[in-house]
Amino acid sequence: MNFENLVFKQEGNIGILSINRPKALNALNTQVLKELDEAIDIIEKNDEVHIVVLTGEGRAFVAGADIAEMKSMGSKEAREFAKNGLEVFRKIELMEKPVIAAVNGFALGGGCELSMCCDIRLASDKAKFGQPETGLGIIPGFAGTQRLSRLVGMGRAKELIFTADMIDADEAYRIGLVNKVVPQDDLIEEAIKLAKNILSKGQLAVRFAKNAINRGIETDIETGMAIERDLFGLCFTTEDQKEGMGAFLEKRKPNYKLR
Ligand code: CO8
Repeated sequence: MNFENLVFKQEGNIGILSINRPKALNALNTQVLKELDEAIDIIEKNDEVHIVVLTGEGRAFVAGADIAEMKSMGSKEAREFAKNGLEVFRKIELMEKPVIAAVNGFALGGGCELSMCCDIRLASDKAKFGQPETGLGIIPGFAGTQRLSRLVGMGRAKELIFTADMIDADEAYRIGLVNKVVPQDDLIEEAIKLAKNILSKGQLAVRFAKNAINRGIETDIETGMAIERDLFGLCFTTEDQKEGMGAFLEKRKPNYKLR
């Protein structure tokens, strides 16, 4: 993978994708969004990669959408830019493979929104989160008004968005925005450890569970339960189910095939 603003590394079956525009604190411009979109397509098709860690180079995860690019936009261009970002983030959210955000620094505006479309957020103790848009005279445009309230509840989402305040990693953990806070130097190692834990389970089951959770949260509980029931049934058509249950009964570790 050869990109101007992204770095991709593979450690075994784990793909580590970093946003690499440190001079602008990894701010998302049209080019970065385009590269992210392409990289996600490549990773989703890569049979060697089963889980993704998304992080940033330097002192930011992503400090937001690129303010210099947005400043002179008219309404039509802004909507187009928002649409691009929304589509890329949705693609990440709907990837079959799990995605862990390893938030290494500023995750502001579009950066907080990017972390929220990932499945799990690990934060370094140096990470800072926020939706500063109202301070710039705009509102979040990459689904911050939608995903933040789903993650932390409406009251906290409104407080963060209305005040545009930045919060540190511990506060983000306290309100449920991140799953865990780890020392900065251990962040990638901890993300890899978590990825390996997930990889030791049946990957089809993990993907079905991701699908059921994602689709279920967006619908009523009856429909959500029907989605779960169907995917639960589908598990019983897989070798992983035979292997997982067989291994339990034979008192051995399951040997799942990654596919
Ligand atoms: N866009 C463009 N450049 C940025 C951004 C950004 N979001 N953030 C930082 N930079 C640049 C700075 O301009 C600076 O560049 P230069 O060295 O050329 O002057 C460089 O990165 C370093 O930044 P600072 O000197 O400001 O570093 P500090 O350590 O002093 O401050 C902060 C770090 C607190 C992160 C500060 O840079 C900051 O407040 N950044 C902006 C954060 C922000 O407001 N983000 C939200 C942007 S809006 C958004 O994300 C909306 C998403 C939806 C868009 C929908 C489409 C229309």
